[in-house]
Amino acid sequence: PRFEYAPAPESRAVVDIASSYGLFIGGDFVDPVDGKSFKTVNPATEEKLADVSEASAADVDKAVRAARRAYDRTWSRLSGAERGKYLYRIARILAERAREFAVLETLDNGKPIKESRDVDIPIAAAHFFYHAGWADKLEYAGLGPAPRSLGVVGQVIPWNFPLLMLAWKIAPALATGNTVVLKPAETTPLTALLFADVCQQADLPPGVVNIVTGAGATGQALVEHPDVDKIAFTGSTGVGKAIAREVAGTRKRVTLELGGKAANIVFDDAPIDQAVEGIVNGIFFNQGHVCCAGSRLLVQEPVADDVIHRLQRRLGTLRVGDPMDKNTDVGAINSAEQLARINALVDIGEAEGAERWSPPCQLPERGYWFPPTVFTQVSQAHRIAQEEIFGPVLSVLTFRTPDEAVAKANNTPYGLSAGIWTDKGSRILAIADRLRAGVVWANTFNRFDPTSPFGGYKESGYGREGGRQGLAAYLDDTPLAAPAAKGTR
Ligand code: TXE
Repeated sequence: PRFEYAPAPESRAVVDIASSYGLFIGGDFVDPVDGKSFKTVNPATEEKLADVSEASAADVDKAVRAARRAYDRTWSRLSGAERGKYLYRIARILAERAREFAVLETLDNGKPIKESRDVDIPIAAAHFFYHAGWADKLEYAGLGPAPRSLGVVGQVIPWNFPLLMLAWKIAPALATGNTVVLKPAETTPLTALLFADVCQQADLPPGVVNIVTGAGATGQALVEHPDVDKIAFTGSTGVGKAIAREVAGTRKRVTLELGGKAANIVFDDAPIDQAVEGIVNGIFFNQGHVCCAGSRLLVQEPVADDVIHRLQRRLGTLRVGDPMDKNTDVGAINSAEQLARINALVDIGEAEGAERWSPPCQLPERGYWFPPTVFTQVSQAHRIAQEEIFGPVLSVLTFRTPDEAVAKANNTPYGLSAGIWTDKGSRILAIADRLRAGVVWANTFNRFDPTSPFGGYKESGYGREGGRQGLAAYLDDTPLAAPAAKGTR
């Protein structure tokens, strides 16, 4: 089908979606070996968008071989400056085709068009621009004089930021001289397939990027493939642990970016209206399908009632519904499965005695929807205070002292991100240091930038993406060692 999106004449975008898609291997779209496919749907309407190939282990093997050939014959032999030119070209094409990507992302994922337009796609392009600049400067990446690439990298990504997670994975891998086999999530494969088109348009040498679509079994085949040198994964903690077990005892490197249960900590001296905006952005941006979402509000007792009151008033103004409407604030839940998971945890929250509140809102009849939801009377032991809900659901807890705030913020199995809202710079510095979180935002939330490393502690995984640290994850950290013997690279 062809989708036309034209909220204004100057922002018209036309997106052509094929009825079926092959796998992108060795620079071409090819049919899967056993001819299997699955459908991807628009979560806001439940309408089918396209049939997408389901890659088997044999297809994954073809993709890894193509990536190995490209690594040996071209990519590892190019100078950094030459690799950088390809990355700049990809970045420019992404920027030029941004509207097409934004519309496709919103159709496949359900996120509001204003978010894919203003956040996902521009930051994805920014990642390619940023890493293009590094490609010929790796000796400054802090790893010694002659950093070496790893080889073939297997990358498995989730559905919450489909193109952006692709960019986080592919841009640093290519800048550092590796080749890639990437598996997008099964509910959001379309922008990765459009990215394959961008690789062709940029004349990227065949096999440098390969895209294999499919469900968990495709990802598992990639993780198990003996000729993959590194696995980079973003997704659930359960699958992340299974991957870590699988690669233990192999030569493979691994980085894992897993779940989170971030605390957004509001002190009584915080600028309250600004904090309320930050709380809303923290948990309702992208329907709360965000690993670093501010899913727990920790608010200091003297201002708790005021903050909750203003928050509820603000939530009454959020527009929930058609993701293609540029005024929509909260879009569709990505899949029926995710909606069921959210419902299950919310029911548990109620059963455990927390108080549930949502603003009045009319949800569309078809599609997967969940209203913005706030739980008060939450205690630390409640499952909604410990487990990732990955939906538009906020759990509110209170604290009296900074020490209590730190203890509560750190009291989950996760350690990905946190936010602090206060008027005192000294307090920000003192608290940030004590939070077991890979990213701490102060008087802001959910800010992403390619120059800043992102990643977790504890069950949120290990490894960093972005910044200089993100490059290290794709380079051999023993640069002065003798060259590896053939076959053990
Ligand atoms: O994740 P999965 P799901 C959390 C969030 C969510 C829950 C479940 O709490 O509710 O996880 O989501 C691929 N070997 N996050 O089921 O299964 C899968 O095909 C290799 C947080 O979607 O982890 C997809 O491409 N790969 C998170 C990717 O892993 C496997 C983002 C993620 O899917 C595999 C997503 C296997 N055995 C979910 N099984 C975050 N950190 O942002 C599945 N996959």
